Amino acid sequence: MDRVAFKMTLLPGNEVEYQKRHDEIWPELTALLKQAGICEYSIFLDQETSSLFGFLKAEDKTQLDSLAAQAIMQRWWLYMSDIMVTNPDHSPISQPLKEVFYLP
Ligand code: RM4
Repeated sequence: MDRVAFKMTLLPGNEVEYQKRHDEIWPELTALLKQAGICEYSIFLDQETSSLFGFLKAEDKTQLDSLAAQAIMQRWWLYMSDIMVTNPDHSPISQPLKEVFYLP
């Protein structure tokens, strides 16, 4: 199992909306994420800086690369792009984080 952590950024003032959209996440998106081998996925918000910290477990992290080409993923990123810091293709700017400690 691979563990993957990354940082994204919420546009300040959108905390409630970000929570609401994830509470109502599209079933077809969760199905897609699971198909890509993700078995646990959390996003935490740092309320002081609007940083979002994502952490997921995946069967094989290289499988995650295929998500960007999927229509549902692209639709979700477009939908989220008004409240997140994004790339020109609407995907969130995402910085990988290095694991420095793990207690199994
Ligand atoms: C996030 C962001 C990520 C996506 C999750 C479900 O806000 O769009 O890329 O994996 O939602």
